[in-house]
Amino acid sequence: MGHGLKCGVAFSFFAVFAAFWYRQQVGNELDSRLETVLTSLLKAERKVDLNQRPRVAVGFGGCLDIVADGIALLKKAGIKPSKNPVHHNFITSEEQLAESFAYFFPPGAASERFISNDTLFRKLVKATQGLPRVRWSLGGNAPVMANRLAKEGCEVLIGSRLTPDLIEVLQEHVTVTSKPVDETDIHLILEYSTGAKWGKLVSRRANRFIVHHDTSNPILESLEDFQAQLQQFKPSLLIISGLQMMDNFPFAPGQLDKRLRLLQDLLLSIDRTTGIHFEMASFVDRSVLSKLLSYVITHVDSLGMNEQELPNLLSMLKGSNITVLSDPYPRVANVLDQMRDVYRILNSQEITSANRRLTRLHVHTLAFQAIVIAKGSSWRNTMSAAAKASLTAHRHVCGSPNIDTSKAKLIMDDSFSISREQGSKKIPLEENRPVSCWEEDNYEICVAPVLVCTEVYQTVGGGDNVSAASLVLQI
Ligand SMILES: *[C@@H]1O[C@H](CO)[C@@H](O)[C@H](O)[C@H]1NC(C)=O
Ligand SMILES: *[C@@H]1O[C@H](CO)[C@@H](O)[C@H](O)[C@H]1NC(C)=O
Ligand SMILES: CC(=O)N[C@H]1CO[C@H](CO)[C@@H](O)[C@@H]1O
Repeated sequence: MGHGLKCGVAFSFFAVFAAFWYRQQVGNELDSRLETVLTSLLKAERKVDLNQRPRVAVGFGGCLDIVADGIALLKKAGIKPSKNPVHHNFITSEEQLAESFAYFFPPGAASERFISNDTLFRKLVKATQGLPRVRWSLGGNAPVMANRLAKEGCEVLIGSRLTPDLIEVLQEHVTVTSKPVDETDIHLILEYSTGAKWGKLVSRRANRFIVHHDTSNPILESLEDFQAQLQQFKPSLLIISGLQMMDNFPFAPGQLDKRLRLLQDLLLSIDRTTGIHFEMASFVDRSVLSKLLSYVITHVDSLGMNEQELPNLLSMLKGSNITVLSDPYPRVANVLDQMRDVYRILNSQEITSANRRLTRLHVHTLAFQAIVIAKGSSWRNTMSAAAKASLTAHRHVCGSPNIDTSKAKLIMDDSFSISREQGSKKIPLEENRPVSCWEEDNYEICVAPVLVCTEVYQTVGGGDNVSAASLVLQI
């Protein structure tokens, strides 16, 4: 018995050592490939000429983001690590805040929660004062996407209510539909890095936990002003985002349906030549997500989401409960299978609206970008769009337009299966042609590896930047 145990220990030590050695070798080889992958992605990104200043309209949301080191902030506010990870739909007390953070922090899953307790929220905002490395920035999905789109050469209209000083931060060529307001809502972004420690808890990947006490964005206050100017603006693309603010918000009876019905009317009024993209985000309230399905998702041409939101939507489409947490490092084959399912179900007879059908599905993950496009649809340049999404992911997280390969790593495998089905084709990651595209049935798929940023500046707004950047090349 004792002997066996010793042997076991020696063996596992050897196994660990061997695995470590192996990983180092593979690692070095990969590092030397990074430059080639980068050069090839940049080439793919540049291959496309933009149409003359495309017109894009983006709704909704707008707020002031206060970005802080989540662990430092909780410590300063006196919120102690909780041994009891629980996911609360919304947060009423310090204990619930600690339990919620303990739930999402270890796996490193992005999450956003309403704090109904005003005293607690103010206390947290106050605690950010004097913390090192606290940043203030323009937040909300619509403004972040708008700035990205304008930087990429678009003329943009946004449905947001912003204060004059936040409007200052907008790029040229961005027009806000609502008049300036006196006060804006604050969203607190608790960022953390990979391996960050909170008590005994350690995060598996860099991400953020967002809390707010926002009562205007959940009811889409800017909807009417946006609608009033939309027809005249004549966009070639309409982007809908920011609806996650509705999740778990304590609405008055009937209020949620009323607002969503207005949004649906807006979508139905849009000319067929204008593409509509919906950028999802984290939803945990099944009833909100299922309302979105009928009021919004079935009236758009394109969907964007991350690796958490994909299985979440899929399980709802399949009629089960939504998944709050999923693997933060999913394999390509898993994601592609889920994308095929979502694409197939949303294009099936029972669900599709007569008006539009889903022709584009973009999933952004830490390790790779995947885009599915219907054959014969009007979305162009999918390969370049996937490359651009991948480059934007790195640029955003590292906070720099220039990519330094010493701050990058590839975490996608050397080759990937295109499905979990047995005998599926394997595609090697070729550094000279890092974006792989192929056709299946009635659609095309492109997968691009991400040069994952290793010195995280920020993760918040990542999905918005990435989605917007890739859309620009496709209209
Ligand atoms: C709201 O938060 C404050 C500050 O943390 C706390 O003292 C109070 O008990 C909370 N209220 C409720 C109803 O939990
Ligand atoms: C779904 O959630 C409800 C309510 O939380 C629960 O009663 C039910 O057992 C769950 N069903 C499944 C299949 O997990
Ligand atoms: C990479 C990149 O452009 N990131 C931007 C994402 O959007 C925010 C808000 O517009 C910018 O501050 C980031 O620089």
